[in-house]
Formats: sequence, structure tokens, C-alpha cells
Amino acid sequence: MKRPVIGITGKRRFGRDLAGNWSSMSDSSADVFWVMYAEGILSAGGFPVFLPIDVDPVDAIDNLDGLLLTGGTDIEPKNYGETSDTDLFPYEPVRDEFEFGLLDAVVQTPLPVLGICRGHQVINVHSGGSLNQHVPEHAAFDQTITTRFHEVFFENGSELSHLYGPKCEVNSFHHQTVDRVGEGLEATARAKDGAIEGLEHKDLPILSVQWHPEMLSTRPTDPIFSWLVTNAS
Ligand SMILES: [Mn+2]
Repeated sequence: MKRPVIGITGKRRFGRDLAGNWSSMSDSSADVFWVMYAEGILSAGGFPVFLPIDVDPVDAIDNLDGLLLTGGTDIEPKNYGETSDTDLFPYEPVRDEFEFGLLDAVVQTPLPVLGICRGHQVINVHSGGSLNQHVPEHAAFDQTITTRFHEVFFENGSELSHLYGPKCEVNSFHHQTVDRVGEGLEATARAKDGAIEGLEHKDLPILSVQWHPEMLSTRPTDPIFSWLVTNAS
């Protein structure tokens, strides 16, 4: 049976950044992604495909049933009308442009979109929202990827509450958070300190979380991947 095809975004590196290449490949591009995202899609019954950064975003959306915007580096702050007050993570303007282009195309041809971590922030900024540029309390980079570092509480009646119940414990590997919520979006998950950990679009099948469900030991049965694949069917 044909399974829903889910596109996964990644990051651009060069041959020199990857171990085991010969030096003449140093300047060649390599797009990479974390396999855990694909495993989450596979467990939920979808067919994951990786999206090279050079594909035309409209063409990509035409050929997909669903989209997963993944984690990664900070979005360049000029995209939400600010200058940088942190230089912790180097920007990837080419990736910013590609992922905003995908979301432009999604608005034309609605298909389900799941955003994780950076993807959550990309969805917010694309809708005109902004970010808090440095929130070290959530940057638990010294913890293992499966460590449930803080609780999140879901808005009653939200899609996320249908998936997870009133609250759950999550990992936390982000140093930025959603500040102003973008147009059409609703904050439906928050940490105790108020950090917005989940967003849902009011009219479109767009859902995002700030934590990393693909890293947790519950990945094979995490309902958020089923949400994406089911809505892509
Ligand atoms: Mn967090």
C-alpha cells in the first residue's frame, strides 16, 4: 500500500566538516539530517524522504503528503525584524530561506506540517512572530537526549492535549523561545516559566513543539508522528 510521503528538512555542511572524505571533496556540499526523525515517521507508518536544500519549495510541496521541519541552528533575527544579541550558533540563511519557502507553498496547498525545535520557531517567525534570543534555563545541553528536563502543560481542548493529555515531561535542548506568537497561531503548550513549548494553527494542519519527541525513548509510539502521518493520508 502506498504510504504518505513525508519530507524532512536538514542542514547544509561541506565535505571538510564530515569525517572520512578525501580532501578534493572539501568544498562539496553535503546536506545532512538526523535519522531519528525518519525513524519517528517510519514507526508511524509514513515514508520519510530527505529534502535537499536546493529543491524548489513549491515543487517539493507538490510531491509530498506531509512536511517535518526539524531542529537546527538559530534563525537569523532579521527575519523577525531584530538584530542579534547572541552569536552562540552560526546562522544558515540558505536554510532559513528554504524552510520559509516551503511554508509559503504549504499555505497555497495545505498539507500537514510538524515543526520540532527550530521547526517550531520557523513556523512562528514565518507567521510574523518573534523569538526570545537567549533563554539559558531551557538549554540543557549537558543532559542526555532522553532526559525529561521539565514539564509542559497543554491548553484544554487543544490538539496537543488530545495527543498528550493535560501535561507531559519533555527534554529541553533550545536556548531560544517563542516570544510574540505569529498570526493564525495559538500557543497551546507552556512550561511552568511560561515558555511557549507548543503552537497550533487555527485553520491549517500545522502543529509544532519546542522539545524533541524523536530523541525520547517513547519515539516509536509518540502520538505526534502519528498525527503527522494520519493527517497526510
Ligand atoms: Mn524547554
